[in-house]
Parts: sequence; C-alpha cells; structure tokens
Amino acid sequence: MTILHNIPTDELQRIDAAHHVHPFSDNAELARDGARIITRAEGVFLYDSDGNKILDGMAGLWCTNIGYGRNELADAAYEQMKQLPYYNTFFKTSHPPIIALSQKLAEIAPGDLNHVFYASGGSEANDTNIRLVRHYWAAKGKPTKKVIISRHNAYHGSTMGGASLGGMKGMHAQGGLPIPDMAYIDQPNWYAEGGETTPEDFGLERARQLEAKIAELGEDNVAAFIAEPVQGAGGVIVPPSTYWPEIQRICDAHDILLIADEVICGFGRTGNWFGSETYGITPDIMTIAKGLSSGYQPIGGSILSDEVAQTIADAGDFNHGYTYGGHPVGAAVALENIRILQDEKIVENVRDVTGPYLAQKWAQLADHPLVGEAVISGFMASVALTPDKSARAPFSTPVGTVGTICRNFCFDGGLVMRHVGDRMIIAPPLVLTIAEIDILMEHAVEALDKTHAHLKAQGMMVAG
Ligand code: PXG
Repeated sequence: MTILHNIPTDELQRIDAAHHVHPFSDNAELARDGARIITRAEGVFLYDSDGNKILDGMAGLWCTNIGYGRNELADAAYEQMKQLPYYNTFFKTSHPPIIALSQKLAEIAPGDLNHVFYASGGSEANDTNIRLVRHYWAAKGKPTKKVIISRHNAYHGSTMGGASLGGMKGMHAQGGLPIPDMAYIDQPNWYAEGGETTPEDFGLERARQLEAKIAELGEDNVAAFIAEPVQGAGGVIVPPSTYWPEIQRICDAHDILLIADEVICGFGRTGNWFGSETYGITPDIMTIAKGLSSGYQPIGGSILSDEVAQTIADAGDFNHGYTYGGHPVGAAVALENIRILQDEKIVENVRDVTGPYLAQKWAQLADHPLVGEAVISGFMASVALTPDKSARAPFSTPVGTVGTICRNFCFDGGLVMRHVGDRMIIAPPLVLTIAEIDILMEHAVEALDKTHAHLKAQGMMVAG
C-alpha cells in the first residue's frame, strides 16, 4: 500500500478531486479550488502540504481533546492489534478492552448511567437511541410512545436517523427526511430569536415549548426528548441559565425519556466530564463519541441508566448491532485517552485554569465593532458577527457570506476557526496552554479586524 507522501500539493489536489467525494462540501467548487492537504499534527498545531503551521482551534472536528501526537494511543492501538485486532461482541462473546472501557465509562458517567451500547460514532449511536427508546416503551406495554422531540438547528448526525433527529433544514431537504414520528421545538438561541425578551424569560419560553409539544402530541405518543447540552454544529449556542432546569422539570413531570447528546460536550469540552454536569441535567441516555477516543479511533456509544438497561435486558433479544460496535482497538485507544485525561487532570485544568482564562479573553471580543455577542462554555465558544451591535442585526448579504470571509482570514492567518452562518466558533484541544490561548486570541482578533476593514471597504457593513 502506497501512501502519497512527498507529492506536490497540486498533484495531491488533482488526484483528490478526481477520486474523493468530500462530506458537507460543494465538490465541484472544491475541485476548482483544491483541498487544503493536512499532512501531520503535533500538540495543538496542524501542518499542511505547503509547510504552513496552523493552530487547530476546532480540535479536528470537535474531537482531539488531548491534542495530537500522543504516542501512548498509537502504542495502545498497536498492542491491541497484535493481541486481538478484531472480534465482535454479538452472540454471547466479549473481550477485555471493551469490558474495561465499559467499567471505566460507568465510573466517570454521572448518576446511574452504568451501561454502554457501542457504535462507530455519534450518528450510529443516535440511530441506536431511536430504536432503543421505542423498544423500551414497547417493552413497558406502551408501544404508542414513539415520537422523539428534538430542536430546530440541532445536529445529531448524518445517518437517516441521526439527520432526522437533527433539525437542520438543509439536511432535511436532501434524501427524504425526516423519517416518521419526529417533532421539533425551537432552539434556545436568544441572540438571534430572543427579540426584546430577557435571556432568562426567553430560556423559559423555549423550554416550555417542550411541554406544549408533549400536550399537542399526547404524552402517550412521546418516547423521548433529545438535545445537546450546548448546541455545537448549530453555532455554539449557549442556552440561557433558565433553560435546562425547566427542560428537566418538564421531562420529570411527563413520562418521557431524556437523551443528552454529549458527542461534542462530553469528555471535558464544557469544563466538566459531561455537559450534563455543567448544566445540571439528569439524562436517561447519553450519546458519546468524538472526545471518547480524542478522535484517534472511530468509536461512539449510548450510555444507559440502570432502569433503561434493565428494561431492555428484561425484554429479551434487542435486534440491533454494528460490526464495529465495541471494537477492541477503539476500546483500547479510548481507555488510554481517558487515562491521559484523568492522570493529567486535563478536564480539571479546563474547569479551573485555562477555561476561565479563555473565557476572560473571549468576553473581550464583545467590544469589537463587528461582534454582537461573545459566548463560551468551557472550551467551546462563539461570536455572532453583526453590522449593528445594538440591534443584534444580521447582514444584508446571504447568511454565511461574512462568516466565510472571516473564516478565510483566519485560515490564511494560521488559525482554524470555523463559521456557522455568520457566527464564528472555536472548540480547541483541551490541552491548549495559556500561551497558546494568547496566540489563538491574537489570530482571532486579527481576522476580525481584517474582516471588518474588508466589509467597510466593500460597503458590506449593512443590516439586512
Ligand atoms: N451528535 C452531535 C452533537 C454531533 O456534534 C454527531 C452526533 C454525529 O457524530 P458522528 O461521529 O457520526 O459524526 C455529531 C457530529 C460540524 C460537524 O460541521 C459536526 C459534527 C459532524 C460533522 C460536522 O460542526 N458532529
């Protein structure tokens, strides 16, 4: 097998465009422009095929929590591949790495979330959740409880189930989605949708949409509510403080399960092991992936409460499973990743030291003439770009135009900062040091300044 090292960038781009179909991309545009080729990474820095060094402000795709270049994980994978590269956990078999990982996850997951069903990533795990909660209610003699309530602008994956749980319009528009028995309420995005309401009142209002939706559908028809503690791909939307307590009250008052999708928030992202801890949520099921292995291996899963797991166990066969669910190499790597997170107190450091430092620096962005709000939760943060701060106004240009301009200035300046529409977002590796936070902030401010100057020069500081 030949891997294409030391080939000129334009040749790599040509071959890539000829044979590789990229996810969430305009592939025709990409073929014209050429992909940026990332060749290696170390710590929090990426290196591309032209030798550029780029600070990875997105931890890959919200996943390299311990940063790049940790050989301990490579060693764990190598040893496990030699010992037992693959075996399944179907048909009354198991293996030591998955047994050890399950015990470890039961230890670190909050409350009575003690039982893990594995998948290869977050989408598959959420597909499991759909089947599992419906099977759960059928087992309890309530087969009509099938509807899962989610939120507009949520992201829960790209499979048919995951994308249906998600509330992304652009995704529902392709491929005949959503699947049946899905319902949606509005997101707690105060900045864009709160109008004159205070954030606190708005948080309550949006949470109470859940109660209204349950009443509309009938409690006997609702299986579960699913949400990310903080919406990630939706633009790092940090909910008002009133939101989650009210959601929890409503889930407790009605006979429905609560699924916390911790694919991004889990494993330290919000400054605690799980976003559920940061926001005082007591879920029945947690979806995990990404930071579980810091992205070094594809692995995800659903962590179930004692009660949910017992109900499923008592119901006989659960006719569901993935070839690579509970993969021994993924499990070995995840275990080593969790060991590093624990031994090096990486989560505590984000909570007590680097998180507060980043929060203080990030808050200062709110004073920038282009920024309407700056919000942060642990090590995930966003700013909303606006031509008119006091009105929280959107731009007159199509949504995402300004975000793309700012993103390009970031990349060219040596920082990966993503845009979601006209919000700029970061979710850096949790090992980012104080000195590296300063570098990140310097690049971010520079990109905002350049974007602002560009928009003024082009006459684009116009509200829509
Ligand atoms: N749930 C959440 C909350 C996610 O963020 C998934 C589920 C799906 O996980 P997998 O492992 O199947 O990808 C995710 C994934 C983006 C972006 O543009 C975010 C994700 C995936 C792709 C793009 O920010 N998150």
